[in-house]
Amino acid sequence: MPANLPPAYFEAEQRYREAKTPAEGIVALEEMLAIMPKHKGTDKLKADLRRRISKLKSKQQGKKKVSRRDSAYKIEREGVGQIALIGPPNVGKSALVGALTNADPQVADFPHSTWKPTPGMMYFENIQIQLIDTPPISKEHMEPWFYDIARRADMILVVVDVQTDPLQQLDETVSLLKAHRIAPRGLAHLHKGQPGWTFLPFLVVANKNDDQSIEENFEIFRSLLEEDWPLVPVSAKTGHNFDLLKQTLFSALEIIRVYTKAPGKDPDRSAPFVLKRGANLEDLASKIHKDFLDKLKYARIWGKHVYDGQMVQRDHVLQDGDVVELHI
Ligand SMILES: Nc1nc2c(ncn2[C@@H]2O[C@H](COP(=O)(O)OP(=O)(O)OP(=O)(O)O)[C@@H](O)[C@H]2O)c(=O)[nH]1
Ligand SMILES: [Mg+2]
Repeated sequence: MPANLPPAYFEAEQRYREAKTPAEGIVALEEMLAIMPKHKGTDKLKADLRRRISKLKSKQQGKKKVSRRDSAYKIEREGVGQIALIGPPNVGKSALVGALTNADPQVADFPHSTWKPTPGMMYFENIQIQLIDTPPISKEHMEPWFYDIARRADMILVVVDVQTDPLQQLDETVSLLKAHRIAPRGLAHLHKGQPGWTFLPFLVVANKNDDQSIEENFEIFRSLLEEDWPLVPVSAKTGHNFDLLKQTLFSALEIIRVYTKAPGKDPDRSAPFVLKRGANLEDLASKIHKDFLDKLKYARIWGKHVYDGQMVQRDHVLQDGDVVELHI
């Protein structure tokens, strides 16, 4: 217990102890949280207070339905895709976001250290992808914005700890998401015609694969999986498989990068146009300017699936890495 807690803290604590309803308890706990000085020594205590608040809130919610939509933590989209990291406490979600992006979320050896979402930008070659660190998912009360973040994302990374019963962690996380009508895209056919569902690509990230001695845990986990989950073993601690993870995320976002150039010039490879997989020449032209779309006659194209400078028409489907010279 930190020594420098002011008397007001203990008064609030007294009120918490004497609270007769969950609402009174929540008010007192929130007061204690606000009074608590901010330093490393109080982190664990704060996490504990937040856990008690969320327990009381779930009690309270059992009685009255909360319909207010809380968008306090809506994360503005940046980069070419938004990916939410979701999973149980202490699996390393914050450590992964810290290691993969420019953000610096709190990483701690106790559960429930994260309580609000934190976005960070991850570089992949010449583009940036947004990752969102989230609080741990649990059966207890979750703020409404938590599931909204998942629904708005382009993709869900289910993070589990390969050293601590990853199978159960995965099952619990996925069933909580499903209980809130968020499910992997592969299940869309099961809920055809049912309103309110959000289907997204899911990728399972088995974290804490630090060295060879853990490899066996991962293999057991993989062999016990009943469904065919896309799965990447990583370690936030060592950076193991980060390249593979980034590549997998990029592919799962189903986007392509295309570069434009003027005749006789080289393209600027640092500034790709990002399009949906399956996009054609017209989609590229309209992304550049409406005039281009109207006036486009044909294009010359360089890439893996064409011969150099091949002439193509408006409906030509583009591939990742194509270089395009538009002629109007
Ligand atoms: N050995 C090992 N430990 C890790 C790894 N990643 C995270 N940890 C440790 O696991 C603990 C939890 O990490 P966090 O990143 O705070 O976990 P979290 O999932 O964000 O936890 P909550 O915010 O409470 O949900 C910390 O002690 C980390 O140092 C890893 O790859 N290997
Ligand atoms: Mg965290």
